[in-house]
Amino acid sequence: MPESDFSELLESISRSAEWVDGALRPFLADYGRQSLLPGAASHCLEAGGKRIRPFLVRAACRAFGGDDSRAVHAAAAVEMVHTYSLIHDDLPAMDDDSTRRGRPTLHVLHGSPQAVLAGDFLLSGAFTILLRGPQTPSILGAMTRHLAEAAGASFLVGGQFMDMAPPPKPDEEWARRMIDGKTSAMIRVSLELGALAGSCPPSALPAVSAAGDRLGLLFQITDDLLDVSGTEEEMGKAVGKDAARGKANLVTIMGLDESRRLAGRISEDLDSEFSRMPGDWSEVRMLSAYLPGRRS
Ligand code: GRG
Repeated sequence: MPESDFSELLESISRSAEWVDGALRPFLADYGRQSLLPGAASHCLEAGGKRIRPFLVRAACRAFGGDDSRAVHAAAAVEMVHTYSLIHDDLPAMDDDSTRRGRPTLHVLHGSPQAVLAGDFLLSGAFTILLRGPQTPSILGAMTRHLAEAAGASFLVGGQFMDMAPPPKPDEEWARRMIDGKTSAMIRVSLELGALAGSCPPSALPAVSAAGDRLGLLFQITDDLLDVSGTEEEMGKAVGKDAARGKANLVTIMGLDESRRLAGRISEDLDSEFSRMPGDWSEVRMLSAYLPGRRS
């Protein structure tokens, strides 16, 4: 489908970005006044980004009939964890990238010590803002546990480590486990937090988590495909990096054609999966239909 057929989705993502930025801005400004760390932490937030994860939090909350205001703290929290991971991923000690979200990376502008500390602040700040949400202490506890697990050594941090230290002959199983950690966990937890914020029945959560994992896999395959076929302008970051560094990912392991076919299959499966789930998942279904053809 051409990009123009997704104008409603793209408009909704852009409105969702304004919505979450409306919560992030005062939170960061408030911190800025008390903080010993100068403006570095807000750099990556100010520089934009697609804000897909906040969009997913909002969509999952809406799917269960929740008001957007119940999801905004969780949406800001996942974006902060995600932004921290990008700042640290770009450091010279990790992927050593000089462009992100169309701007010089934070360590290029302010040096590595500030970039490390800005990431640290965003990670701890995420939990501060999450816990300001309007949910009951018991739901907030569940949300905190989900986010801490997704950001921890079994998922985000562990997946990043797998990416940095691949085995001599990386195979598909390795690549899928790495994606599960470094990408899917944050996509999955976005849907989980949104569902919890929207008071989903506990019995609905396992299906939400499973669909989130598959959506994350689709997101990463299309990210890796764009690393091969996209431009720096479209992506806001350097492309062709994995090939240039001889780094393995699912696309280099499976090949372009098979990866494109897999992306199409996952997208179709997700459509029927979300259509069978309780609630109205139309926004997420639209996103999963859009991803195989995305250009940014
Ligand atoms: C350093 C703990 C730690 C983790 C880093 C996020 C990450 C793990 C690595 C960045 C490289 C990468 C390709 C990660 C997979 C997740 C992903 C596709 C991130 C990019 O997300 P987008 O496209 O970025 O949503 P924007 O800038 O739009 O927010």
